[in-house]
Amino acid sequence: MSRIIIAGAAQLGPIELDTPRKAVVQRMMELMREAHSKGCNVVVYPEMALTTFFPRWWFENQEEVDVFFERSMPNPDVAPLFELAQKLGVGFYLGYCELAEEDGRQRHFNTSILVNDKGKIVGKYRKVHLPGHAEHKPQDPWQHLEKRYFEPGDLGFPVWRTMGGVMGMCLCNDRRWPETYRVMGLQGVEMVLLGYNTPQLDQLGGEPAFIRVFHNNLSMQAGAYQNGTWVVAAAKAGNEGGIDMMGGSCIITPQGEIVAAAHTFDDELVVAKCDLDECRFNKENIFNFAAHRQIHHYKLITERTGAVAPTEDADA
Ligand code: ING
Repeated sequence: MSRIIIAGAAQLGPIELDTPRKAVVQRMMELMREAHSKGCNVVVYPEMALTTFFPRWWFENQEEVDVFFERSMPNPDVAPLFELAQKLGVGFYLGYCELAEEDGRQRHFNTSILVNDKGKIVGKYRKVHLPGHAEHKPQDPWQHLEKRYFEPGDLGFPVWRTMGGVMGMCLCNDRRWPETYRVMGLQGVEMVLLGYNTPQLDQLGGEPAFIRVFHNNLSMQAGAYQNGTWVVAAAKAGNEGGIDMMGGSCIITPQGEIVAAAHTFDDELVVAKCDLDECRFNKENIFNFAAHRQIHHYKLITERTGAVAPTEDADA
């Protein structure tokens, strides 16, 4: 039996500080139309798809920061995308900056939503792993201030049974952490949708570009293979805000193979035919969690945050 989903990773090229949301939404709609013409059932847009990746800069005042956030979703700027998607019967993942009024205060999250092929928001995720730093580092060529501008996500790593399969979401740095995929894997995830904004180089020159590409692929291929799930990943790419952002949007099989990938740093749709039943082999054999996991040996994973090495010298 086959359960086919044709997935599209809708990579976006640069979005600048002064790029209006409406212009970005038009580009996203163009990619949605292309996806529909190629039979896609679901389209993945990048993290922070509506604006430039503003955490590369230091902003002193909250008012300057809040302009990058959406106070409601959907809203007038993105409504045309929602309407087109519903008309075409295509679901989508959208990464955006969420300004929420909760618990009597304003909360700022790096968020994604999952919209089904009927136009219904079926799921929301808030980025758990915030990389970088909260303090200003003026000596660095650029900043990475997600810890200043966002709270860590408070929704965990949920999955949803939608569009014929079990889908989950994560955002950018989350894709580097095995816990991200395993928590969704323990809920039977069959397709992980994710967007990212990743500089081609780190600001201190510690990693060459080729190793960044290697790590990008390694992290997602391992997550797919070790949990028997498809991964559909969409980058924000190209020279944005003066920083070269990596592309590499791709679609990865439950066996960890990259079956389709972007080859530009611009708006580009990557498409693959994904049979969700291909997840079964790993889930029922080598990664049959119920048959093989020994969770009484894994306690440190949830009880200890930072690493603690032994002090005793075993050779003494
Ligand atoms: N960006 C980067 C990412 O995890 C990063 C930050 C790059 C961390 C390279 C470590 C190494 O892809 C975001 N937005 O998380």
